[in-house]
Amino acid sequence: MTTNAKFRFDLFESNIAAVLQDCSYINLPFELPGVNDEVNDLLTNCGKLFFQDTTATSDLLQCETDSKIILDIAWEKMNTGHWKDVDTNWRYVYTLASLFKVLCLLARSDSNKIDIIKACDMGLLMGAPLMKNILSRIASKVSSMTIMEKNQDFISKAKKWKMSPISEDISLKNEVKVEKKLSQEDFIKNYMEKSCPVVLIDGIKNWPALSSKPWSIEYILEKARYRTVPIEIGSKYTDDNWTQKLMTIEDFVEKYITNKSQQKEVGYLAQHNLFDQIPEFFEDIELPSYITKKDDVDISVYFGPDGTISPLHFDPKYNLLAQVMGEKYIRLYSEDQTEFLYPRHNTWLSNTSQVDIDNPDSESFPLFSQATYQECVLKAGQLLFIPPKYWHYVRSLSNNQAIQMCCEKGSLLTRESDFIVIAFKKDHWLAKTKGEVGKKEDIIIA
Ligand SMILES: O=C(O)CCC(=O)C(=O)O
Repeated sequence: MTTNAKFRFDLFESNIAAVLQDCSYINLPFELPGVNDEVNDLLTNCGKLFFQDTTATSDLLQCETDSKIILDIAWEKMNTGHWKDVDTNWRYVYTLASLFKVLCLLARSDSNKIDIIKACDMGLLMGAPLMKNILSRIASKVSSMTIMEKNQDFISKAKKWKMSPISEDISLKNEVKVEKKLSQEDFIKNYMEKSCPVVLIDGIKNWPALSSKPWSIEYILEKARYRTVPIEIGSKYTDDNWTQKLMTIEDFVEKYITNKSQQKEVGYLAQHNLFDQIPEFFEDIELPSYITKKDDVDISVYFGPDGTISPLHFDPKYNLLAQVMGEKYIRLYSEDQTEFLYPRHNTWLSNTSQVDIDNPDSESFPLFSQATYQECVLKAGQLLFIPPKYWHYVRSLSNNQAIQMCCEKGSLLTRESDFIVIAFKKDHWLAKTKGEVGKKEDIIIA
């Protein structure tokens, strides 16, 4: 029989119990389909401890041991075969077991807070969303408590985290168009509809990340130094020895930024939705107004030293790349240049060129020299629009942080139907979107 069990807030200190509000109910016993009885039973035992149930037999230590066993079994299942083929229930198991491990650690007074944050992040990175992202909120709370405690140590290390100088002097030949104060209408008409890239030099100047809360290495560490993230290791993702490792942001900075010269490989926090994992960072950015369906945007963070390379590739979606800190050299080839760019044959890398832009092999790729391109150095505060299927190559010129926002056409404003200037009111154009405006005949230009 399934019982609707209530969470035992009494096991926790009040500041932690406040964060756990969304844990309030759970259905016991667990009977997750496709998951063996042993695992369902272990999950149920852990559940009984934290959700009021008079039949609870396990104690905290037992629950911690059980959750580790479940995590090992789920890990094995998730790492056998292709990630996309993994039954979502095993990811759910992994997150639930992570939550139970975290709850055990939180309930004990002697637990290491960094272990708690790590367990939360593992559940967030490997698992499935659970109880209104409870692990993210626990991690944020414990992370802020821990960072306050270790402040002194942080201040002494921070001296090493200053900006690196720009590593190359680049003279550009065929520059990407640059615009300032571009109206939404002109952006749509002249760039989006024409599939033409453009650099908006004031594109993100109002973001807190560039004004009131300026992003820097120090800032990210101050907010999230103990958070575990995936780091790409290797000079580019097309290399045979390229791999990914999970590590804390602080370890990443220490190893691959501060002591970069001592490493054989480049480390890059790339293509990672840090905002899903650490939603507080959302306060520092604003999705551009061209994006109407904010929930349909794929957001990735790129954070690394100079010398990171994203090889020549294209994305199927509309791409807005915001440079928050540092500089990047970017080269762009339109879709009609594809015949000169030698896309790879294997399906999962067919959006990536075989040509190494920094060292093109003219014997193997003779047509490459005929390809025409545009280029730019994207600087902090600038936003680059890359149309769908537009090839691009990116090399960072200094320590840098960037945010990529990708979406389908249906999530962007369109000139005809969505964006209509209806009146000139006082000193600003009053613009309204589709649902609010009604018919085109209603347009009043004052
Ligand atoms: O910044 C980078 O290294 C890569 C960015 C990129 O590939 C993109 O925006 O599609």
